[in-house]
Amino acid sequence: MSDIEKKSIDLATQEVLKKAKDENIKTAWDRLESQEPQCGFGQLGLCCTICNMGPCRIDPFGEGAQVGVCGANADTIAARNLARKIAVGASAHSDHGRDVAYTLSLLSEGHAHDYEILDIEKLKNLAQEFGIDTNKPAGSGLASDSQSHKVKEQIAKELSKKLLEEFGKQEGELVFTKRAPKKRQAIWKKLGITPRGIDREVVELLHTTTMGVDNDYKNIINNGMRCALSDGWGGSMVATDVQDIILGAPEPIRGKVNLGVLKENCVNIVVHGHEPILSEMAVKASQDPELIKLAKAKGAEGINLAGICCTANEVLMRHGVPVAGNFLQQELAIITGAVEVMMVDVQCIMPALQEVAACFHTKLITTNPKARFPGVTHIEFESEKAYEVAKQIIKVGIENFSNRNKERVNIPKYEMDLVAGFTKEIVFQILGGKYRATYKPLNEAIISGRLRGLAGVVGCNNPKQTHDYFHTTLVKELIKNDILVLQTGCSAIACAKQGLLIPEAAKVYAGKGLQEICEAVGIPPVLHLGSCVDNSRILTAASYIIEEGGLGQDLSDIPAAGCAPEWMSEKAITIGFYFVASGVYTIFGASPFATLGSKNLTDYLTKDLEGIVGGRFEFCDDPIKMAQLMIEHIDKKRKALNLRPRMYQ
Ligand code: BF8
Repeated sequence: MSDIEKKSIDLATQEVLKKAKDENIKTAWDRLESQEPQCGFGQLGLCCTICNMGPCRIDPFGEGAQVGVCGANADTIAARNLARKIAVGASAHSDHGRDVAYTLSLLSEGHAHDYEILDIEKLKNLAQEFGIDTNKPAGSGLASDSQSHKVKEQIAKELSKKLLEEFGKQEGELVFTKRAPKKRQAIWKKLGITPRGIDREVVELLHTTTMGVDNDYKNIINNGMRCALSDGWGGSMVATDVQDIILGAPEPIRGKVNLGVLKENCVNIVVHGHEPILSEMAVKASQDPELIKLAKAKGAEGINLAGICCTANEVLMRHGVPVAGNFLQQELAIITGAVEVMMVDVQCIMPALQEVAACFHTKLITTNPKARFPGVTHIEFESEKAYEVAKQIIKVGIENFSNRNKERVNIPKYEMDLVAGFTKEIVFQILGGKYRATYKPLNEAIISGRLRGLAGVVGCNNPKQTHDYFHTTLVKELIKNDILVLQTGCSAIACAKQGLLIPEAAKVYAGKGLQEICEAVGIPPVLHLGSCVDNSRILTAASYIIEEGGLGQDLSDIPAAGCAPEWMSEKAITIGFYFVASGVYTIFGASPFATLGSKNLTDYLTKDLEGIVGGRFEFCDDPIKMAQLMIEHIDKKRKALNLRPRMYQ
């Protein structure tokens, strides 16, 4: 295996990495090499920098210091480090959710003219969930669609207020926690981990992990779980549901993926980041006749919009916009030499992009006041003038087309078809028919053993692992064993590139039972549910499964497992914790999240938690082994439900 093959299994990535090497352009893989050997104390979670008596480190071999200057031992230090990552991950998703809820509020007051309420049914359902009367109270004088219904803007106004209150809530629990099965809610209550205000959970976790507060590693982790739950059943759920309301709920849609989606003769605009509020407008602006005319006047055939990371997933799910790649391909998209503008919002945007872009004509444009680069063009996004801002950015790309050096353009010819756009509602419709919305066929498929179980495979890429290899090897093994795989984030992009997200993949890769289901309803064996905040869709879908009946009383009863095989972000840690705290057995690849330095903490996460919350962590760095562990767990759950192992052996 060549050096480049060790870096990625993706042929497009390999091709551009060769180009980067030839042109001496450094990428994440090179920077990883220059960091090696990485700090062992950091890797084990044994380095403490939270006060100025440190940095302190604990000797993992038991010979040197076993406590820091303040007296904190390995358990406390490793647990605090981990909990702080949970808080950061939760804050990222939740801040995203808040911004989307705020846009709904602006829209309801007539200030965000470029958006409209596209999913009225979802708006009403959500409003009712929050106790808002969607009918016009008699004699209220409120404007109404008809005699008895409030206008949607009024509902949106009341709803956005309630949603925004979820962040600063001082009393009571998050409304979305009521979506979980009763038994799960009771477990959280008993443990005192039902999340309260979203901001409160983040702040409290940061407080309790500062010097000299919480020194009990188990208590730190329990509080960490509550914070993570405030993301999964709070901030992320707000983001997902409100995005569906104002951008439209996704429906199954065909698209294309990989660097080959960049077009040689077009102005290529790449959207990258996480918040789809602006990229949604970029989609619209890229179809603006005035801008297309301008692009043609500059010698291009048109405007080609493509995405990277989760912003890509968002615009793919709703519009079929092609995906140029996942996390580790962000630099590579620029290195093709064919990108006029890469516009970024927040999260997972490598600081290195600035230097890579400087090697080409590519203009990197930041759009969010929270995420800027020194010296990089900043065109600030405002919901009130969203379309105008999107047009301005695309114009920069069009003007930049003539600066492209055609001799340096090298777009790999690799692209793959995919189907995305599955949501918890669409699963209803596809499996149960539009007019008989039910999870019954899905539950029956699991009960009969035609489907052995479900798996959520999510998360990032990490140059420490062969890019895309872990995701795709694991997922192939799961579907071969009749396990329907639900995906989000960069993991979904990885599998899409290998052709696993098309219905035809069932025939090639799936076991007989899963194949029968895919053929009957025309779905791929791997369902793309969206971006990382859309992991909340998995939680709600799992709750519907329990509500449907026949598969136990709690989320932990479902024959299901989760995995983040190539994770790197703190957000992935938070997702892992809210899955585990919701009762899901969850495997993390790469190195464990800096816990191994404390045996007590590692045992707590990988063993004890199962008896406490029903879910637990597992750390594993072999994708086939990961699949085996997930299958073993699924079979264990089937046995507990008295279900036969599998219809076809
Ligand atoms: O939120 S999977 S690399 S892009 S963190 Fe980032 Fe990881 Fe990709 Fe989406 Ni999620």
